[in-house]
Amino acid sequence: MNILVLHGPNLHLLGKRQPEIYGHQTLNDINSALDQFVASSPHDVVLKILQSNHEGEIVSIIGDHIEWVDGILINPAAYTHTSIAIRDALSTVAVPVVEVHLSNIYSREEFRHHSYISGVAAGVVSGFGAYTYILGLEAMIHILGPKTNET
Ligand code: CA2
Repeated sequence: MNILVLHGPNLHLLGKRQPEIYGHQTLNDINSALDQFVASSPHDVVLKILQSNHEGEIVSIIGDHIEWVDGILINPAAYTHTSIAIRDALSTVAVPVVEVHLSNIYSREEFRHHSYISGVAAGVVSGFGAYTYILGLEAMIHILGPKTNET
């Protein structure tokens, strides 16, 4: 199964700014943890991991992977709360979407409580720091119906 992992704006700064909110792990640390999880998993998973600070680029990335992708794991970052364009792109691809957030968006400012993405997501994981991504990936594998490397 081919899973696209998308990191939204400013997440390249992880570990370098605001560690009290987002933790000390860098984006590379998170990506390595995802790669390691896949390498040690019995499931036949291929990850493609991308980050963009630009809404239109995220829309294009989603569209460009329409033939390849079986599921999308996305942290849309601030676009979570603003982007109908990313929501529409995700619904157009019509594969399962898992939305992830490092912080618990419901325990933060009111404007973070609404997500334009959740309505087109199979589920949301929020608030477990870097481990959120592993939980989200496990959920995605579960949804896609795990195939082992032997099958
Ligand atoms: O908790 C999350 O994962 C968020 O998606 C992160 C977004 C925020 O706008 C969402 O409400 C919740 C912000 C990402 C910015 O990342 C930074 C990382 C380090 C330093 C500064 C920003």
